[in-house]
Amino acid sequence: MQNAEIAAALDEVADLLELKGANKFQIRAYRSAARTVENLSRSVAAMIETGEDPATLPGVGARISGYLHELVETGRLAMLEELRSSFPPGLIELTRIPGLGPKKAVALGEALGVASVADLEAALREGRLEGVRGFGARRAEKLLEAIASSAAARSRFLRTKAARLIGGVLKWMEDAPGLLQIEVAGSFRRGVETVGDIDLLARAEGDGARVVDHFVAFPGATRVEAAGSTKGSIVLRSRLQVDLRVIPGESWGAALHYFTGSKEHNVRIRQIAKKRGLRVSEWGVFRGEGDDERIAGATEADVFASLGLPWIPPELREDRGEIAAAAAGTLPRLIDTTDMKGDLQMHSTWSDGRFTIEEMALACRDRGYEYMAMTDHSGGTPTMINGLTAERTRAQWEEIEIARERAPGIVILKGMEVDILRDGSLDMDDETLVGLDVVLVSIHSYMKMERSEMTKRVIRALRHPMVDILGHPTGRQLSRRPPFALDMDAVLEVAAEMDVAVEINASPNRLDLSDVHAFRARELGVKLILSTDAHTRRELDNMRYGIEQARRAWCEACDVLNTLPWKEFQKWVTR
Ligand code: DGT
Ligand code: CA
Ligand code: CA
Ligand code: ZN
Repeated sequence: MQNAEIAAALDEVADLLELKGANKFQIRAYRSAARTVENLSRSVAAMIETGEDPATLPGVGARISGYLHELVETGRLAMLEELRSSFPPGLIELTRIPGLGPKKAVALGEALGVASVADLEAALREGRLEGVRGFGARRAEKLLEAIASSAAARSRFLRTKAARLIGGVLKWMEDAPGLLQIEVAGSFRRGVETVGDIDLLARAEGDGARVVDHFVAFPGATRVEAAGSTKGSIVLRSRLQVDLRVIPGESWGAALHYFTGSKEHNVRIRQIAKKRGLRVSEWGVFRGEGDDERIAGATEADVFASLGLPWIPPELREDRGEIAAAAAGTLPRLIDTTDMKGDLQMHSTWSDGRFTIEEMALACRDRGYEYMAMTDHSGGTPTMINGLTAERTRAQWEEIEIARERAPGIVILKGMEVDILRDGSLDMDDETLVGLDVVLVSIHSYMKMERSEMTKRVIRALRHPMVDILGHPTGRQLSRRPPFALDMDAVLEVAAEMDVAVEINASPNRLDLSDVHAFRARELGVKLILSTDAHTRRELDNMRYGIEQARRAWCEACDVLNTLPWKEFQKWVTR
């Protein structure tokens, strides 16, 4: 667990205590401990692992030290979970609007009968704030502005969108005079699902200023933030910022490492270097104080080697134990797109997909798969457009039989994405479920349930004996819909117990499980599935985003069931 996560947990405790109207000294204690942890150069987790007591840190007493132990050792904090469960989830979100403290948020929520930012926004637009005591008409406008700006501040770019935008910049840079090499660093290189900005590094012949000049002249830029001899910075129309740094050859590897990050990984690397009497910067690895004795820097591999480490894949550089694993020679052999033998969630014209079963099967075969599952939606709930009834399922099976004949060379599994109903029961009768090869279950309605209710609901579904896969487990849609409240550990434990696989949905705006949850799933021995949820043939290519996510979760091929060749996968689906 990283310091930032610990600090966030402590801040959340403080927020919730404030909502509860707790004693202000108590609240302040959590805030000040959060600031200490946040600004600490060392990792609290590492302190605890080495037996050092965090109570020695400024602002951290015995009680909070106990909570830090609990957080680091178990990844959770019972006290925080209890606090959370005493409030509707949207209320906490309300308190985060700038200018609306916890007390006002509660008062406003009650007065307007709203419990989320989206509902508040709607109420403000309808002019419902007028007439609420203590809030004038001007206040409504201010609040709307605050909501808009906090949403903008949080705005990060989907990796896929960023990839398209950078593609244009890289193409433009092909004509940069004297450019020898250009690489994307930062969160993008680490495969993070969303990126704040883009960090480009370039190597140039002679004067780097010519490369920078060409860069800042990019026609898609609406603003030039900086243009010097070694650094340029532009803002694209989409508001994505792109920074370019020109790096001398002898520092190339060190700079690539530094600007790839993450910051937490870099901090840890510097600690390791210090122990060896070395100093690592974006310019190189140096012995002693000065910059004259450079012992590495030209390549990333050199930089790692100078610290006695093998090269660490960028996806792992999050300070989640990768440096210790590298030192011990136990880095994972990360999964790759070529490991995939099948795709297990997709839709056809039988529900909301655009292509027929046969067309999808042929497209899967073209991608080199041995098997695929057609998982059209079940249709009992009114929110599900064109879902399958038991009767239509029988008709679909007939078409699957025909597709099997027309698309030889790929196994077509009869699947279904069965809706998990409000009470955790499944939206399909058992008789139909028995006839399916793959039962994937997921939630599409009542997503604002309270955490413990939602957890019970999902667990009930997992305990159904015919369920094979839990699909898009948190329902999140990146920068559109937050994940629903769920005790993921409890869910994963039941998945492991019931031998239900959990999906990493590769759709670029879902990527659900997240990297952190997928990492946890692996730790708990849960089997993972990578699937695209394709509604078109082209979306089958989204598998690579799922692969990136899986790599960030340290997955090897053996952690993901649909890397198995058909004969072995068949044993699992017929278990
Ligand atoms: P982003 O842009 O928010 O998606 O995330 P990053 O990781 O790309 O962060 P960014 O763009 O602020 O900086 C790029 C890299 O530069 C970052 O991953 C690590 C390195 N870096 C930036 N600031 C610091 C710092 O204060 N300390 C250390 N050690 N490294 C830093
Ligand atoms: Ca960045
Ligand atoms: Ca940056
Ligand atoms: Zn779905």
